[in-house]
Amino acid sequence: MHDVNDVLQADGAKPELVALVEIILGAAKHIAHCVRQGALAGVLGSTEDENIQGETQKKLDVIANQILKDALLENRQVCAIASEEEDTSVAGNPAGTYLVAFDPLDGSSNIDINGQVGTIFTIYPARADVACDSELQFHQPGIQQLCAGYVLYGGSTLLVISVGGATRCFTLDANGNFVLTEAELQIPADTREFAINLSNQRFWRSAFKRYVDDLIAGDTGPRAKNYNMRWNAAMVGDVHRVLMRGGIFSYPSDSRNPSQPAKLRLLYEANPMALLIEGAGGKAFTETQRILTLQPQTLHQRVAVILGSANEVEACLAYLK
Ligand code: AFP
Repeated sequence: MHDVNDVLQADGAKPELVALVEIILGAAKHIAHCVRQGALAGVLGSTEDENIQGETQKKLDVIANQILKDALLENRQVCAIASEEEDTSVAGNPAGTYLVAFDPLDGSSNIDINGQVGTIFTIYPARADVACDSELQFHQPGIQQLCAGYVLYGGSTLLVISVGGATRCFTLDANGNFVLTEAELQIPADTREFAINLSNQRFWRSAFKRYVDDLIAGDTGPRAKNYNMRWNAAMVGDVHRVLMRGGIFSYPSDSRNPSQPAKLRLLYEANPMALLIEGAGGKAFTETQRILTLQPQTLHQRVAVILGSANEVEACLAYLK
């Protein structure tokens, strides 16, 4: 039992849900091809546009978004989609039973330097009490996710996925099939590695700064051990490292822009990653609560994120109390 279909059905996913995942994976393989072709396909560089978050869109952001959008809206099971690159949610079939949200190309500042990028996705049940063209469809806490995953376009193309139980990892083989390569990811509870963009530290709240200062103080400080630092500028790459060997990843709240107190998006970044991290025995919190229990207020809501090795996340939260 090595293919996605068999593994997810054995994990309790309904055949219709697995069929929807297969559609996402078909689109991801197309995106993987575009990423691999790079300059040969003329897909590097930026467009003239910004998305709703005020971020410059890369050509590949737009291409990846269109590939996923086209594939999903053709499917009768899809009631609505939401994307980082779409201002509003987009209605599908009113009788569809699933909602899909995605960041089509996370880490897109890495595109032009041939660095890691990935597609993050999440699937929720459609709400019968809300019109399919209403963004309220997506105002569901992350705990309601039926499935979450990402496809990482790195040295290998990997799928990491959970339908609410264990977090599993598949590798795309030369025949275009995702083959199970890590049956059950387990994040060590303790770590000596952190992933935080230190250039923002003057904008952090003092308690968070104190936590990071103590990590950097190493065995001469209160944490009494030396830490190493990594930063990919692509959540998908940083979370993948945490899933493979442990660590803490954080993008905390900051005071750079009062209208935007945090950077990462709840719906298609924080929530799917939180499900994957918890499925591997880790923890995923905002500065005050478990990410998966947050009630969303807006489609593109941003949240502070602290996730990874359970004991290290707890240690960080203790500074913020
Ligand atoms: P892009 O997809 O716009 O490049 O943003 C990536 C991201 O949302 C997340 O994947 C990274 O962890 C984070 O932003 C990096 O942010 P900084 O550039 O501020 O370090």
